[in-house]
Amino acid sequence: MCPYCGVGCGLLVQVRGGQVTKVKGDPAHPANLGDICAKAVHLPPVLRTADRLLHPQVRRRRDGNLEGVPWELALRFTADRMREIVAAHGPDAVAFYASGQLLTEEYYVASKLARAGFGTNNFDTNSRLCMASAAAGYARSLGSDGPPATYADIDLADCFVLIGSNTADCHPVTFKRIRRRKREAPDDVTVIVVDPRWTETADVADLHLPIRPGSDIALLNAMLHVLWREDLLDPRFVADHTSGWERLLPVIERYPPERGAALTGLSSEIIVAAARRFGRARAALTLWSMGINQSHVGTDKNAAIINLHLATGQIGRPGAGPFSLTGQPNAMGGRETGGLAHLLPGYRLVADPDDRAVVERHWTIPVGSLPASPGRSALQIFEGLATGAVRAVWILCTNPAASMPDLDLVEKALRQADLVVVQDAYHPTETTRFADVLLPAAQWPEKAGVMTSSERRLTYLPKLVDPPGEALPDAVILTRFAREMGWKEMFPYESESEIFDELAALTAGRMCDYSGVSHMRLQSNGPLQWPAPAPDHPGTARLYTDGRFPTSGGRARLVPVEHEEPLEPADAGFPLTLTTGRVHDHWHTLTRTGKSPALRSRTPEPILEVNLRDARRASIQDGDFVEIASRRGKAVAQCRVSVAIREGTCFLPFHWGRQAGFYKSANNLTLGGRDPISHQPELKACAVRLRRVLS
Ligand SMILES: Nc1nc2c(c(=O)[nH]1)N[C@H]1C(S)=C(S)[C@@H](COP(=O)(O)OP(=O)(O)OC[C@H]3O[C@@H](n4cnc5c(=O)[nH]c(N)nc54)[C@H](O)[C@@H]3O)O[C@H]1N2
Ligand SMILES: Nc1nc2c(c(=O)[nH]1)N[C@H]1C(S)=C(S)[C@@H](COP(=O)(O)OP(=O)(O)OC[C@H]3O[C@@H](n4cnc5c(=O)[nH]c(N)nc54)[C@H](O)[C@@H]3O)O[C@H]1N2
Ligand code: SF4
Ligand SMILES: [Mo]
Repeated sequence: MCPYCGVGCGLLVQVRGGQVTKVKGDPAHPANLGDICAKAVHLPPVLRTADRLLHPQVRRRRDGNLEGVPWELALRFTADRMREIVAAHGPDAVAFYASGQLLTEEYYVASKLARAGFGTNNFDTNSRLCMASAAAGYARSLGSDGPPATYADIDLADCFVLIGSNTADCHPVTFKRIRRRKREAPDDVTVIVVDPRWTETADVADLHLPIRPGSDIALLNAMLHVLWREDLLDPRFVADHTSGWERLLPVIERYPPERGAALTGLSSEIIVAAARRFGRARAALTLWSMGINQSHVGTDKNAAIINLHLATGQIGRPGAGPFSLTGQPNAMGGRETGGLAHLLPGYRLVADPDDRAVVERHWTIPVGSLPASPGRSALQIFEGLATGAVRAVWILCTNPAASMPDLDLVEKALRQADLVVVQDAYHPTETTRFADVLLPAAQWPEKAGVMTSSERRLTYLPKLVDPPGEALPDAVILTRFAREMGWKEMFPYESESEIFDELAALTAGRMCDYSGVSHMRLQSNGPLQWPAPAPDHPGTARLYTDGRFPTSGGRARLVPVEHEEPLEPADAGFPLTLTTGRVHDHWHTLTRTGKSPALRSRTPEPILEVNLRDARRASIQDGDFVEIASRRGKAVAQCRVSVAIREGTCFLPFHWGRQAGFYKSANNLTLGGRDPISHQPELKACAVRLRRVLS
């Protein structure tokens, strides 16, 4: 399976002389049926570069240098420092910051190490910047996390709403399947794209809605208003399978399309047209991503999407459903293993005493020993380091000194920490520069384990080549460290499959039940979708086909939600709203795609997208270099002036961190304000001003 995005494509990998030499799409994998995108094609040259981290290194004093040491010494040094910090400041002075790009087994061991080993729930991941609002949204509206639909629904849907998703650039194989569906039945299939920018995704759209950033709830509520007014709802589904309509209706009544238009900057005609197309569809599929989740009302935006589907009965049927597109390849697996500070394995909650008791029994640790309150979420970990409430941080498989909002705060936090452990495949990265302990990790495909894609499909990834130097799989590093701490009984693992079996047993009876799955089964029978509660259970394509939801009364919840303006609205001093995101050719902080000659030459630099009228007002011309300033910092980029982005909005990709050039980083500008429920930061809107840089 591909190590990049949550589409989860199956790959055919050619290995010659112990190196990956060629990558193609696997025709037998149900996620992609042989298709593939550029990032995966260009994997071979980025795996064995001169900056691979090959040996453990330790910096004994802050003013000293990193020095190569044997593994035993690096782990002993770390264990000694951790013990000192816990003895002086307690277990919550330690935090782990992990990643949706870890294998499920690695995720599980890391989460167990923090919670059962150290006794802290300060275990959070970059999924907090990514899917936290979707996870919280599903749980609140449907009773559990878990995307209900399946990729095969793309071939069956006749209305697509792509909202806050640049599917063409970010989930290219899924996009091509949507485009094929549209081309095969152009008159029967409607595609609605909601994005302040005209991206390549909008090329297939019947309706493109260039919404004001952050105003999705106003749009979705207004669409629901039209559907209600025009009798396009499914009253029987609402009556039999949902609760809360009586509380939702008075809110929806206040969102006629004219008000929707005023709040979103769209015309009321296009809102009505979008609603009618959705309402008349036999099967409607809504696909969303960061334009929805990365918002201070991200969880509410998710509720507004799910409301639309529940009120029209567009869920649990072939071709229909709300379907979040997962960002990272194993962000789903992370949620299953308890990869956020408020979660325990099996979609369980830290705050629930029964959930804790089940996990304590499974881990054979004393009942009552797991800490009862949620730990720090991603930003809170770094805020804690900056104030001294957190003293040690262990960062694995993520590059927060490039990817977090408000980088000044993140760098200050890492400088202030007593101990920074970084486990990565490459060095230097923006984050490894701050490490006291640097641990070389094996990366794809140098280790084996399982990942779960957006459609709940588990795929086994075999080890295909040996790691370079002394690099080790993340699970091995964590297990060895745990034993160094004296926790061998809790971490007895000799293989990845043992770890998987321990987790799989813990999912029994839960929504994400894969107690019927093992490495052996995935290896011999191929990928399959959870729930799969028994060894002979074939897996499950769609959730909620019986209209029963995992809430106390079995009904899904219609949740009334209101429009809110972005946390930092544009004003006279900072007149534009900056939104940030991705480009087709690069992956996140460039540690891999930045080293592919082909990808780098196609997209060498960050480009700021600016609307023509805004550019004129600031005396900026296409191709000019501009300084972008927010209340937190500055960045410089060449700009592309066009009408493909709505007036008042500009867009900068976030791939370039400070290592690429201090002023190339979009996260110099972004703000740490966040959703109160999901704690996901508002990476999609902050106020900026532009100034031409004279050359
Ligand atoms: N090429 C590539 N693909 C990737 C990744 C990558 O780095 N590179 N990363 C993967 C990961 S982890 C993720 S999370 C996904 C992200 O996938 P996407 O979410 O599709 O990507 P983004 O570019 O972050 O944002 C999507 C769109 O949201 C729009 N947007 C901004 N604000 C709003 C708003 O208020 N409302 C609406 N409706 N739209 C808005 C932006 O203009 C942008 O086009 O991509 C995955 N795939
Ligand atoms: N402004 C802005 N900021 C954003 C976003 C945005 O849209 N706008 N999007 C956010 C989102 S959705 C996401 S998901 C994050 C992503 O942000 P990050 O997670 O910080 O980005 P990556 O570059 O994927 O970092 C992965 C790191 O793990 C390393 N690595 C790769 N494989 C392995 C392995 O097997 N083991 C170990 N130990 N290390 C490995 C890589 O070298 C790299 O350093 O960025 C977030 N930041
Ligand atoms: S679409 Fe995603 S999973 Fe598929 S090949 Fe491209 S990056 Fe990999
Ligand atoms: Mo993401």
